[in-house]
Amino acid sequence: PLNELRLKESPKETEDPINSKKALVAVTMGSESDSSVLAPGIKLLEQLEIPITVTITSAHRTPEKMMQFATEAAEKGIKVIIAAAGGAAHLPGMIAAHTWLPVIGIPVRGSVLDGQDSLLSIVQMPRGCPVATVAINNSINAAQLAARILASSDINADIRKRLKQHLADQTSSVLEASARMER
Ligand code: RP5
Repeated sequence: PLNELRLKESPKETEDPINSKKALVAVTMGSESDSSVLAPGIKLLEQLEIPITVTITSAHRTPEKMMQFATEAAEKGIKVIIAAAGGAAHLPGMIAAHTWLPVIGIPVRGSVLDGQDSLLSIVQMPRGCPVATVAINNSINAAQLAARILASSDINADIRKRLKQHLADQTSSVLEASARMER
């Protein structure tokens, strides 16, 4: 598109500005209006001290930026991509088409159709181009799935430790809630 900015040559690695570490997870969304859906997932990734990047890359409105983002992610050191989109939600699938990295798709609930449109657009990828689809608006599950993928590698033993603690805390909070109401 004529109005789309040509991106400058990108560095080989990207840094998480908060952690000052090489980013492992790239979080992207189709529109700024998706950001509130992503907020809890981003918070969890930060809690688990997983270095991330966060961007807006629209498959429809900034297709060149999206393609560059997806094609360069692996060489920048990204291990997992999380992509959120609503409506005719092509973003996660189009990103998966331009990278070999695992892509996790979050269907965003829009103002119509209750997010069923986004869910089906993302989950119904044709064979050969998988997108791991989480529940509608469930950025927490996307973040936890990304953490599980990273934790499966022995290089990320520190992330594995924090993830296991998080899972244990999750269990404890349910047991504590039950204990408070049991009678
Ligand atoms: C999609 O269209 C975005 O992911 C968003 O969920 C939806 C609506 O976008 P806006 O019109 O709010 O920018 O591309």
